Amino acid sequence: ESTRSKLIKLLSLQDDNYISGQEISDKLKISRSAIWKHMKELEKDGYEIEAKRNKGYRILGSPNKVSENTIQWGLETNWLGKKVIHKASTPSTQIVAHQLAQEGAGHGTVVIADEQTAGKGRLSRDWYSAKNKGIWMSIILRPNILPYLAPQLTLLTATVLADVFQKKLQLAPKIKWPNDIILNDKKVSGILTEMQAEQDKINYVIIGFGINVNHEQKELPNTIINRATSLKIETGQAWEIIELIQRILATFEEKYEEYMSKGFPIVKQRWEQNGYRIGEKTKIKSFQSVDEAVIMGIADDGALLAKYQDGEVKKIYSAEIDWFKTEKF
Ligand code: BTX
Repeated sequence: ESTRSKLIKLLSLQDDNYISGQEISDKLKISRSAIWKHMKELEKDGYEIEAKRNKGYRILGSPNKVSENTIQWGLETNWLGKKVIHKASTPSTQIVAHQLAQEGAGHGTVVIADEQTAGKGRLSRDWYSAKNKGIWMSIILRPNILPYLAPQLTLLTATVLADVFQKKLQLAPKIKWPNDIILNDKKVSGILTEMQAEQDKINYVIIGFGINVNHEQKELPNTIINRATSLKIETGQAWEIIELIQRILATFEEKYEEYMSKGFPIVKQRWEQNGYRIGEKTKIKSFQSVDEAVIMGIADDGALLAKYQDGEVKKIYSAEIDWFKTEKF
Protein backbone atom coordinates (compact mmCIF):
# COMPACT_ATOMS: atom_id res chain seq x y z
CA GLU A 1 0.00 0.00 0.00
CA SER A 2 1.36 3.42 -0.94
CA THR A 3 2.19 6.08 1.65
CA ARG A 4 -0.35 8.24 -0.06
CA SER A 5 -3.25 5.88 0.44
CA LYS A 6 -2.11 5.15 4.01
CA LEU A 7 -2.14 8.87 4.62
CA ILE A 8 -5.65 9.26 3.24
CA LYS A 9 -6.87 6.37 5.36
CA LEU A 10 -5.30 7.89 8.45
CA LEU A 11 -6.90 11.25 7.77
CA SER A 12 -10.24 9.60 6.97
CA LEU A 13 -10.30 7.82 10.33
CA GLN A 14 -10.26 11.09 12.28
CA ASP A 15 -13.74 12.21 11.27
CA ASP A 16 -13.79 15.90 12.16
CA ASN A 17 -10.77 15.85 14.43
CA TYR A 18 -7.28 17.00 13.58
CA ILE A 19 -4.34 14.69 13.51
CA SER A 20 -0.97 16.17 14.36
CA GLY A 21 1.95 16.15 12.00
CA GLN A 22 3.93 14.32 14.67
CA GLU A 23 1.40 11.51 14.88
CA ILE A 24 1.30 11.12 11.11
CA SER A 25 5.06 11.16 11.03
CA ASP A 26 5.25 8.42 13.70
CA LYS A 27 2.58 6.23 12.16
CA LEU A 28 3.74 6.39 8.56
CA LYS A 29 7.45 6.74 9.34
CA ILE A 30 7.91 9.74 7.09
CA SER A 31 9.33 13.19 7.79
CA ARG A 32 7.29 16.29 8.48
CA SER A 33 8.38 17.82 5.19
CA ALA A 34 7.39 14.66 3.31
CA ILE A 35 3.94 14.93 4.88
CA TRP A 36 3.68 18.51 3.71
CA LYS A 37 4.55 17.46 0.16
CA HIS A 38 1.97 14.66 0.20
CA MET A 39 -0.69 17.10 1.39
CA LYS A 40 0.08 19.42 -1.50
CA GLU A 41 -0.23 16.50 -3.92
CA LEU A 42 -3.59 15.51 -2.43
CA GLU A 43 -4.82 19.07 -2.87
CA LYS A 44 -3.82 18.95 -6.51
CA ASP A 45 -6.02 15.86 -6.85
CA GLY A 46 -9.02 17.67 -5.45
CA TYR A 47 -8.82 16.80 -1.77
CA GLU A 48 -9.55 19.73 0.52
CA ILE A 49 -7.15 19.69 3.41
CA GLU A 50 -7.04 22.04 6.34
CA ALA A 51 -3.73 22.57 8.14
CA LYS A 52 -3.87 24.32 11.50
CA ARG A 53 -0.95 25.35 13.65
CA ASN A 54 -0.69 23.39 16.88
CA LYS A 55 -3.53 21.13 15.84
CA GLY A 56 -2.53 19.37 12.69
CA TYR A 57 -4.39 18.30 9.61
CA ARG A 58 -7.85 17.23 8.64
CA ILE A 59 -9.75 16.42 5.45
CA LEU A 60 -12.67 18.69 4.60
CA GLY A 61 -13.63 17.21 1.27
CA SER A 62 -12.60 14.65 -1.27
CA PRO A 63 -12.76 14.84 -5.05
CA ASN A 64 -15.90 13.79 -6.80
CA LYS A 65 -14.23 10.95 -8.64
CA VAL A 66 -14.49 7.29 -7.82
CA SER A 67 -11.24 5.83 -6.57
CA GLU A 68 -10.11 3.49 -3.83
CA ASN A 69 -9.49 6.48 -1.59
CA THR A 70 -12.62 8.50 -2.23
CA ILE A 71 -14.73 5.44 -1.49
CA GLN A 72 -12.87 4.90 1.77
CA TRP A 73 -13.32 8.45 2.93
CA GLY A 74 -16.57 8.53 4.87
CA LEU A 75 -17.34 4.82 4.39
CA GLU A 76 -19.17 3.57 7.47
CA THR A 77 -18.50 -0.15 7.31
CA ASN A 78 -16.44 -2.56 9.36
CA TRP A 79 -15.41 -5.06 6.73
CA LEU A 80 -17.18 -4.41 3.45
CA GLY A 81 -15.20 -2.29 1.01
CA LYS A 82 -12.21 -1.97 3.30
CA LYS A 83 -10.35 -3.20 0.27
CA VAL A 84 -11.46 -1.64 -3.01
CA ILE A 85 -10.05 -2.30 -6.45
CA HIS A 86 -10.99 0.46 -8.84
CA LYS A 87 -10.59 0.23 -12.62
CA ALA A 88 -11.14 3.12 -15.02
CA SER A 89 -12.15 0.61 -17.69
CA THR A 90 -12.37 -3.18 -17.65
CA PRO A 91 -14.25 -5.82 -19.64
CA SER A 92 -16.19 -6.93 -16.54
CA THR A 93 -15.75 -6.44 -12.80
CA GLN A 94 -16.97 -10.05 -12.41
CA ILE A 95 -13.93 -11.32 -14.26
CA VAL A 96 -11.57 -9.19 -12.16
CA ALA A 97 -13.30 -10.36 -8.99
CA HIS A 98 -13.06 -14.06 -9.93
CA GLN A 99 -9.38 -13.67 -10.52
CA LEU A 100 -8.81 -11.87 -7.23
CA ALA A 101 -10.91 -14.41 -5.34
CA GLN A 102 -8.89 -17.25 -6.82
CA GLU A 103 -5.74 -15.48 -5.69
CA GLY A 104 -7.16 -15.37 -2.18
CA ALA A 105 -8.84 -11.94 -1.93
CA GLY A 106 -10.69 -11.58 1.35
CA HIS A 107 -14.38 -11.48 2.29
CA GLY A 108 -15.76 -8.03 1.54
CA THR A 109 -13.34 -7.06 -1.23
CA VAL A 110 -15.02 -4.73 -3.71
CA VAL A 111 -14.23 -4.31 -7.40
CA ILE A 112 -15.62 -1.27 -9.15
CA ALA A 113 -15.21 0.21 -12.62
CA ASP A 114 -16.06 3.54 -14.24
CA GLU A 115 -16.82 1.62 -17.42
CA GLN A 116 -17.22 -2.01 -18.52
CA THR A 117 -16.55 -2.88 -22.12
CA ALA A 118 -18.09 -6.37 -21.88
CA GLY A 119 -20.40 -6.22 -18.86
CA LYS A 120 -22.18 -9.52 -18.23
CA GLY A 121 -25.81 -10.24 -17.51
CA ARG A 122 -27.22 -13.67 -16.78
CA LEU A 123 -27.18 -16.46 -19.37
CA SER A 124 -24.44 -14.72 -21.39
CA ARG A 125 -26.53 -11.64 -21.94
CA ASP A 126 -24.84 -8.23 -22.10
CA TRP A 127 -24.96 -5.56 -19.48
CA TYR A 128 -24.55 -2.10 -20.88
CA SER A 129 -22.19 -0.10 -18.60
CA ALA A 130 -21.41 3.40 -19.86
CA LYS A 131 -18.49 5.38 -18.51
CA ASN A 132 -19.18 7.28 -15.28
CA LYS A 133 -22.92 6.92 -15.70
CA GLY A 134 -23.62 4.19 -13.22
CA ILE A 135 -22.35 1.82 -10.55
CA TRP A 136 -20.73 -1.31 -11.94
CA MET A 137 -19.60 -3.30 -8.97
CA SER A 138 -18.70 -6.81 -7.81
CA ILE A 139 -18.40 -7.89 -4.19
CA ILE A 140 -16.37 -10.92 -3.13
CA LEU A 141 -17.94 -12.83 -0.24
CA ARG A 142 -16.91 -15.97 1.58
CA PRO A 143 -20.11 -16.84 3.39
CA ASN A 144 -20.39 -19.79 5.71
CA ILE A 145 -23.61 -21.16 4.22
CA LEU A 146 -24.44 -24.21 2.15
CA PRO A 147 -24.06 -23.73 -1.62
CA TYR A 148 -27.72 -24.38 -2.37
CA LEU A 149 -28.62 -21.34 -0.27
CA ALA A 150 -26.48 -18.95 -2.34
CA PRO A 151 -29.51 -17.66 -4.31
CA GLN A 152 -30.64 -16.11 -1.02
CA LEU A 153 -27.71 -13.72 -1.38
CA THR A 154 -29.10 -12.47 -4.70
CA LEU A 155 -32.46 -11.87 -3.05
CA LEU A 156 -30.71 -10.17 -0.12
CA THR A 157 -28.84 -7.89 -2.52
CA ALA A 158 -32.08 -6.94 -4.23
CA THR A 159 -33.56 -5.91 -0.87
CA VAL A 160 -30.47 -3.83 -0.11
CA LEU A 161 -30.70 -1.90 -3.38
CA ALA A 162 -34.44 -1.46 -2.97
CA ASP A 163 -33.90 -0.16 0.57
CA VAL A 164 -31.38 2.46 -0.61
CA PHE A 165 -33.56 3.59 -3.52
CA GLN A 166 -36.51 3.88 -1.18
CA LYS A 167 -34.91 5.59 1.80
CA LYS A 168 -32.24 7.71 0.18
CA LEU A 169 -33.96 8.57 -3.11
CA GLN A 170 -37.61 8.37 -2.05
CA LEU A 171 -38.43 6.06 -4.92
CA ALA A 172 -40.81 3.11 -4.97
CA PRO A 173 -38.70 0.24 -6.31
CA LYS A 174 -40.08 -3.19 -7.10
CA ILE A 175 -38.03 -6.36 -7.15
CA LYS A 176 -38.75 -8.52 -10.15
CA TRP A 177 -37.90 -12.14 -9.59
CA PRO A 178 -35.21 -13.18 -9.49
CA ASN A 179 -32.93 -10.22 -9.77
CA ASP A 180 -34.10 -6.99 -11.35
CA ILE A 181 -34.92 -3.74 -9.65
CA ILE A 182 -37.78 -2.04 -11.41
CA LEU A 183 -38.91 1.59 -11.34
CA ASN A 184 -42.12 2.46 -13.15
CA ASP A 185 -42.05 -0.89 -14.96
CA LYS A 186 -38.50 -0.35 -16.23
CA LYS A 187 -35.24 -1.94 -15.19
CA VAL A 188 -32.83 0.33 -13.33
CA SER A 189 -30.58 -2.37 -11.90
CA GLY A 190 -29.64 -6.01 -12.38
CA ILE A 191 -27.84 -8.48 -10.14
CA LEU A 192 -25.62 -11.36 -11.17
CA THR A 193 -24.46 -13.88 -8.56
CA GLU A 194 -21.72 -16.34 -9.41
CA MET A 195 -20.07 -18.82 -7.10
CA GLN A 196 -17.33 -21.32 -6.76
CA ALA A 197 -18.22 -24.15 -4.44
CA GLU A 198 -17.65 -27.75 -3.52
CA GLN A 199 -20.40 -30.19 -2.58
CA ASP A 200 -21.09 -28.68 0.81
CA LYS A 201 -18.85 -25.64 1.06
CA ILE A 202 -18.81 -22.31 -0.71
CA ASN A 203 -15.36 -21.25 -1.70
CA TYR A 204 -16.47 -17.79 -2.72
CA VAL A 205 -19.45 -15.91 -4.07
CA ILE A 206 -19.27 -12.91 -6.35
CA ILE A 207 -22.23 -10.62 -6.30
CA GLY A 208 -22.22 -8.26 -9.23
CA PHE A 209 -24.69 -5.49 -9.72
CA GLY A 210 -25.18 -2.70 -12.15
CA ILE A 211 -27.19 0.43 -11.43
CA ASN A 212 -28.04 3.02 -14.06
CA VAL A 213 -27.52 6.28 -12.19
CA ASN A 214 -26.97 9.41 -14.24
CA HIS A 215 -28.05 8.46 -17.76
CA GLU A 216 -30.36 10.80 -19.59
CA GLN A 217 -33.11 9.08 -21.55
CA LYS A 218 -31.26 9.64 -24.83
CA GLU A 219 -28.08 8.10 -23.44
CA LEU A 220 -29.61 4.65 -23.07
CA PRO A 221 -28.89 2.31 -25.97
CA ASN A 222 -31.71 1.81 -28.46
CA THR A 223 -31.91 -1.88 -27.75
CA ILE A 224 -33.05 -1.30 -24.17
CA ILE A 225 -34.52 2.18 -24.23
CA ASN A 226 -38.09 0.94 -23.78
CA ARG A 227 -37.26 -1.41 -20.92
CA ALA A 228 -34.56 0.46 -19.02
CA THR A 229 -34.37 3.58 -16.90
CA SER A 230 -31.91 5.42 -14.64
CA LEU A 231 -32.12 7.05 -11.23
CA LYS A 232 -31.73 10.43 -12.90
CA ILE A 233 -34.59 9.80 -15.32
CA GLU A 234 -36.82 8.72 -12.44
CA THR A 235 -35.92 11.47 -9.98
CA GLY A 236 -35.14 14.32 -12.34
CA GLN A 237 -31.75 14.94 -10.76
CA ALA A 238 -28.19 13.66 -10.92
CA TRP A 239 -26.76 11.70 -7.97
CA GLU A 240 -23.30 11.57 -6.42
CA ILE A 241 -21.98 8.14 -7.32
CA ILE A 242 -19.55 7.93 -4.41
CA GLU A 243 -22.21 8.77 -1.85
CA LEU A 244 -24.53 6.15 -3.32
CA ILE A 245 -21.81 3.52 -3.27
CA GLN A 246 -21.07 4.24 0.37
CA ARG A 247 -24.71 4.04 1.30
CA ILE A 248 -25.12 0.76 -0.58
CA LEU A 249 -22.07 -0.78 1.07
CA ALA A 250 -23.15 0.30 4.57
CA THR A 251 -26.67 -1.04 4.02
CA PHE A 252 -25.35 -4.25 2.50
CA GLU A 253 -23.07 -4.90 5.47
CA GLU A 254 -25.88 -4.29 7.94
CA LYS A 255 -28.41 -6.51 6.15
CA TYR A 256 -25.86 -9.21 5.44
CA GLU A 257 -24.98 -9.46 9.12
CA GLU A 258 -28.62 -9.56 10.03
CA TYR A 259 -29.17 -12.35 7.51
CA MET A 260 -26.21 -14.31 8.86
CA SER A 261 -27.41 -14.07 12.44
CA LYS A 262 -31.18 -14.31 11.97
CA GLY A 263 -31.54 -16.25 8.75
CA PHE A 264 -33.67 -15.87 5.66
CA PRO A 265 -37.16 -14.98 7.01
CA ILE A 266 -36.39 -11.26 7.34
CA VAL A 267 -34.98 -11.13 3.82
CA LYS A 268 -37.98 -13.02 2.48
CA GLN A 269 -40.36 -10.62 4.17
CA ARG A 270 -38.57 -7.54 2.83
CA TRP A 271 -38.36 -9.05 -0.61
CA GLU A 272 -42.06 -9.86 -0.71
CA GLN A 273 -42.96 -6.37 0.54
CA ASN A 274 -41.34 -4.99 -2.59
CA GLY A 275 -41.98 -7.93 -4.89
CA TYR A 276 -43.09 -7.05 -8.41
CA ARG A 277 -46.64 -8.17 -9.22
CA ILE A 278 -47.12 -10.19 -6.07
CA GLY A 279 -50.74 -11.22 -5.73
CA GLU A 280 -51.33 -10.71 -9.43
CA LYS A 281 -52.33 -13.19 -12.07
CA THR A 282 -49.76 -13.99 -14.73
CA LYS A 283 -49.06 -16.53 -17.44
CA ILE A 284 -46.29 -19.03 -16.80
CA LYS A 285 -44.79 -21.05 -19.59
CA SER A 286 -43.27 -24.44 -18.85
CA PHE A 287 -42.20 -27.31 -21.12
CA GLN A 288 -45.69 -28.65 -21.58
CA SER A 289 -48.03 -25.72 -21.35
CA VAL A 290 -48.85 -22.13 -20.59
CA ASP A 291 -50.79 -21.73 -17.37
CA GLU A 292 -52.34 -18.92 -15.45
CA ALA A 293 -51.11 -18.55 -11.91
CA VAL A 294 -50.95 -15.97 -9.15
CA ILE A 295 -47.50 -14.92 -7.93
CA MET A 296 -47.42 -15.59 -4.19
CA GLY A 297 -43.86 -14.83 -3.06
CA ILE A 298 -40.53 -16.59 -2.76
CA ALA A 299 -39.37 -19.84 -1.18
CA ASP A 300 -36.34 -20.44 1.03
CA ASP A 301 -34.30 -21.69 -1.89
CA GLY A 302 -34.99 -18.54 -3.89
CA ALA A 303 -37.65 -20.10 -6.10
CA LEU A 304 -40.74 -18.13 -7.04
CA LEU A 305 -44.01 -19.41 -5.57
CA ALA A 306 -47.02 -19.42 -7.85
CA LYS A 307 -50.54 -20.61 -7.17
CA TYR A 308 -52.17 -22.37 -10.09
CA GLN A 309 -55.85 -22.45 -10.94
CA ASP A 310 -56.32 -25.85 -9.33
CA GLY A 311 -55.08 -24.30 -6.06
CA GLU A 312 -51.69 -25.95 -6.08
CA VAL A 313 -48.71 -23.75 -5.10
CA LYS A 314 -45.64 -24.62 -7.12
CA LYS A 315 -42.03 -23.56 -6.97
CA ILE A 316 -40.76 -22.00 -10.14
CA TYR A 317 -37.09 -21.90 -10.88
CA SER A 318 -36.64 -20.76 -14.41
CA ALA A 319 -39.93 -20.66 -16.20
CA GLU A 320 -40.79 -17.97 -18.65
CA ILE A 321 -43.13 -15.53 -17.07
CA ASP A 322 -45.30 -13.19 -18.99
CA TRP A 323 -44.64 -10.27 -16.65
CA PHE A 324 -46.25 -7.60 -18.71
CA LYS A 325 -49.58 -9.22 -19.40
CA THR A 326 -50.78 -9.62 -15.87
CA GLU A 327 -54.08 -8.51 -14.46
CA LYS A 328 -54.77 -7.30 -10.98
CA PHE A 329 -56.11 -10.10 -8.83
P1 BTX B 1 -29.95 -9.97 -16.95
O1 BTX B 1 -29.52 -11.09 -17.82
O2 BTX B 1 -31.12 -10.15 -16.05
O3 BTX B 1 -30.20 -8.67 -17.77
C1 BTX B 1 -29.54 -8.44 -18.99
C2 BTX B 1 -30.54 -7.83 -19.97
O4 BTX B 1 -30.97 -6.56 -19.48
C3 BTX B 1 -29.95 -7.58 -21.32
O5 BTX B 1 -30.18 -8.65 -22.17
C4 BTX B 1 -30.67 -6.31 -21.79
O6 BTX B 1 -31.93 -6.62 -22.34
C5 BTX B 1 -30.94 -5.59 -20.51
N1 BTX B 1 -29.89 -4.61 -20.18
C6 BTX B 1 -28.58 -4.60 -20.53
N2 BTX B 1 -27.95 -3.55 -19.99
C7 BTX B 1 -28.85 -2.88 -19.25
C8 BTX B 1 -28.80 -1.72 -18.45
N3 BTX B 1 -27.68 -1.02 -18.26
N4 BTX B 1 -29.95 -1.32 -17.86
C9 BTX B 1 -31.10 -2.00 -18.01
N5 BTX B 1 -31.21 -3.09 -18.76
C10 BTX B 1 -30.10 -3.55 -19.38
C11 BTX B 1 -28.73 -8.73 -15.02
O7 BTX B 1 -28.68 -9.64 -16.06
C12 BTX B 1 -27.40 -8.76 -14.25
C13 BTX B 1 -26.50 -7.62 -14.64
C14 BTX B 1 -25.28 -7.55 -13.75
C15 BTX B 1 -24.36 -6.47 -14.17
C16 BTX B 1 -23.23 -6.29 -13.19
S1 BTX B 1 -22.34 -4.83 -13.46
C17 BTX B 1 -21.08 -5.32 -12.42
C18 BTX B 1 -20.89 -6.81 -12.67
N6 BTX B 1 -19.97 -7.02 -13.76
C19 BTX B 1 -20.55 -7.62 -14.79
O8 BTX B 1 -19.97 -7.90 -15.87
N7 BTX B 1 -21.84 -7.86 -14.51
C20 BTX B 1 -22.19 -7.39 -13.20
